[in-house]
Amino acid sequence: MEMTMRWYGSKFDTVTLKQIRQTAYVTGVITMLYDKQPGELWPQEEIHALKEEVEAAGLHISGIESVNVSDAIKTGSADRDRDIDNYIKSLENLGREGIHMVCYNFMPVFDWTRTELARRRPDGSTVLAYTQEAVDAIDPEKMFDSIKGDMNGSVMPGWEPERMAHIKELFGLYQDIDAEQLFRNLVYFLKAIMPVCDQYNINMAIHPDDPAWSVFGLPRIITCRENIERMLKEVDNPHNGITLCTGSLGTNLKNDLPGIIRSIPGRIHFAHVRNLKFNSPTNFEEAAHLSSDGTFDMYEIVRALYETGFTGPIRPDHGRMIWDEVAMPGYGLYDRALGAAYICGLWEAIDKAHKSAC
Ligand SMILES: [Mn+2]
Repeated sequence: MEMTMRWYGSKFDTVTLKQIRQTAYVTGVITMLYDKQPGELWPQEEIHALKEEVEAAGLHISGIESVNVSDAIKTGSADRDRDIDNYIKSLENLGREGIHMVCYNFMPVFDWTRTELARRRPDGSTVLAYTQEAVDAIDPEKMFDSIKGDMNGSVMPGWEPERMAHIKELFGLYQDIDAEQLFRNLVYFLKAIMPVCDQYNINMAIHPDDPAWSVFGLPRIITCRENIERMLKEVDNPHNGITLCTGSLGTNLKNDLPGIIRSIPGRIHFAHVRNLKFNSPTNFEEAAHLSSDGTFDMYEIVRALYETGFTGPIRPDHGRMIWDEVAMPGYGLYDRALGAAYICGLWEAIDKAHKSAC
C-alpha cells in the first residue's frame, strides 16, 4: 500500500502540499481538477500542470478522486455517448501523464449524505454525522440549504452550488430510474471505458454509496458485498474495481468489512479507511480512526487489506475537526494526519508479525 492524502488543489484547499509532505507517512496525493463539471473534458495540459505542482513539492499523484460521471451517463439519456467520449478522452490524458487510478461514484443527485457537518463530540471536536430521522423529516430540495452554513466557506465535493441550484430538475431526471436501470447504465459506461483502461493500465475504483441505502427515494446500487460482486462479475476486467470505503460501506452494520475485502482480492484499487461511531443503527457520527473511538475493528480491516495483497493507495478518510482548525468539514489536516500515522502503524505491525512468523 501507499499512504496518501486527498488534496483539492492550491486554489481550493486550506491544506498545503508542504504540510502533506511533512506528514511523513504520506508520499502521494489523491487530487483532481476541482473546477471541472461532470461530463467536461480534462485537458492534458491542465493535468500536466497539476502533476508538476505536486512533484515540485516532493510528492506525486497516486490517483484521481474523482473524475465525476455526468447525470446523462447515470440516467442513460440521449447525451450519454457524448459524455462517455469525453470521459474516455480524459482517461487517455490521465494515462499519458502516468496516472493509473481513478475513483468515481454512481450515486444519483447527492454524492454522499450527512445531516450534520459539525456535530460536537464530548472532547469538543466536531464531526460529520447522520440520522435517518433528520433525512426523513427534510424536504430533499432543502437538504443543501440545511447544511451549507457549516461548510466553512468551502465547496464540498458533490454539493456544488451550481448543481444544487437545479436540484428539482436533478430529481426529475431520476424519476423513472430504478436500481436495476441505474445498474445497467453503470455497466454500459464500464464496458465503454474498459478498452482505454486496458490501453493505459488505468484502474477504475467505484466509490460505494454513502450511506449504503436509498435516501430520498433515489436508487443506490453499490451498497453491499452481493451488489459489488455482481458489478465486478458483469464487467469482469481487472481494471474494473472498487474503492473500499469503510466509512460508506460500514454505514450498514450488516456489511462485514473484512469479509468484503477478503471476498474480492485484486479488485480493490483504492482504500478509504475511517471509523464510525454508532449511537443507534440509524444514528452515526464519524470518529477518530482509532478502533476504540468507534465501532469498527481497524486492525482487522487493515489486516484484511494486507493479507489480500493490497498494493494500491490508501488514505485516511474524513477526519474530525480538532485543535481549532478551520477547513472543509472532514478534510482538515490534523486529524487526517493522525489517521495516516495510525494506519501506517497498524500496517507496519502486521507486516512485521507476518515476516517473523515465516
Ligand atoms: Mn470514502
